[in-house]
Amino acid sequence: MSTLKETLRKKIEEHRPRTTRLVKEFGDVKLGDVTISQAIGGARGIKCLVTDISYLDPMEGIRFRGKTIPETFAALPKVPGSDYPYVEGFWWMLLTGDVPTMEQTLEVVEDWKKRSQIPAYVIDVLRALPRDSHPMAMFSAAIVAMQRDSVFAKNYAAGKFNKMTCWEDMYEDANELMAKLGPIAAYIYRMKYKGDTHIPADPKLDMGGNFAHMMGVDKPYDDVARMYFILHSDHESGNVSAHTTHLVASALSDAYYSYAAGINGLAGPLHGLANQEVLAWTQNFMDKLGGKVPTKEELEKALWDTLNSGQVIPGYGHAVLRKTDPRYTSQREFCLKTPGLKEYPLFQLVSMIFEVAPDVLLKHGKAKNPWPNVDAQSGVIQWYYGVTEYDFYTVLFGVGRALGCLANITWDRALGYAIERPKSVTTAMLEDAAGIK
Ligand code: NMX
Ligand code: MLT
Repeated sequence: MSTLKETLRKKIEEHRPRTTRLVKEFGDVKLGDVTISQAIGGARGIKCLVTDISYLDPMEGIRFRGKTIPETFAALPKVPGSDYPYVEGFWWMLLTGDVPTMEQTLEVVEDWKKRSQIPAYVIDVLRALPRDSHPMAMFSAAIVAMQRDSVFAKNYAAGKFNKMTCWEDMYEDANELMAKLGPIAAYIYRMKYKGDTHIPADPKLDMGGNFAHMMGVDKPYDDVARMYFILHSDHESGNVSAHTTHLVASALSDAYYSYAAGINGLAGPLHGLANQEVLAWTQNFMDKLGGKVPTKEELEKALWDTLNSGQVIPGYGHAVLRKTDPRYTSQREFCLKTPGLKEYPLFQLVSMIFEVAPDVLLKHGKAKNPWPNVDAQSGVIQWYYGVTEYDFYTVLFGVGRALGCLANITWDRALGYAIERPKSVTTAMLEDAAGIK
């Protein structure tokens, strides 16, 4: 039995009475009312999801298990010779709420290594897809293909479902997925863009290091991978990928079905695909200018042209945040402290967009949040390190997002969260409620 699983078991047993008490004794306490604009407008602000993995304050941004991004990076055990922590230690923290020791972290590192081999049939599935399929479609197909190996689904089919212990099967599936997603992403990348040449895993490396190695990108891309996966892991529960994963899991679908569904949501341009869109936008713009960094006037005009043609400025705005996304800031700080990247023309352009776009969006007067989100800054770092195939960027987001989604659905099972089934109403009912004759 792994130390992580035992620690998690203890945490779950301690937590369960809190949830039971809230439902039994305080189930009728109101958290808010629902307005017509919320019902029509994407359920914005309705408090009807519960998670302890992360919390998003509109002004402060994300906290993972109560920790800000800088606190998270500072607290976790670091990979020797690296500025960034082990992704495996972060997984421990998301699941248990505790900062692991180095020894505990290394236990997860070893566990994931044992689970990291991509099944041969997944390679077959990937190779059978048209090579011009979007990498997110490939990633999703690979995940759902592995459903055949779900421990949860097998035990359920064998009549071994037990509400109190079924989180353990979810935990097994979640760890299998976490161990394999990096190698699968790297396989897709090299199959699609690097002449179908592949690099075997290096058993000496941690998850982030191995991902960089299998992608074929030199240091410090290992640190970029660790930073990127941790930053993209979770953004409380209402975002499309986390909410979809949770919703699908609530039907007792296993982790593979659930996370493939989450990945399909992440592939939308208003959600995770925005990181690809940002790069497409900036590259097109620079190409039009013959590769030179534009003046602020040229940039302002291009932003207005985008808005006037009815498109959104990708990487700007947010459904919950009302200030610059601290994930943007964290990546910007990485750029500023990295010699070469700081002076890189694409980074200069991204920085200039940061100076110009918020005012343009404010004048435009629609977006509730004119500030940049995580996607406005992530692509430039990838581009700088040679990962220029920007339709791959959302797969990177998807490897990271698995940490949050899978930790969440493990806890969903542990706390016995119900099948999700909100109520719908008709337009006529809304008109009645509004007193419209
Ligand atoms: N550019 C232009 N218009 C915008 C933008 C933007 N960046 N952001 C919001 N708006 C518009 C929005 O389309 C809506 O217009 P309309 O009334 O005509 O429908 C209006 O402003 C009000 O929208 P908000 O309430 O501010 O934003 P909402 O919560 O509906 O949507 C996003 C949030 C993130 C979908 C939206 O800001 C957006 O489309 N941003 C650009 C895409 C993007 O960066 N997505 C990535 C989000 C982060 N992630 O990784 O998932
Ligand atoms: C996310 O990371 O999921 C995005 O910022 C979108 C969101 O939180 O709604």
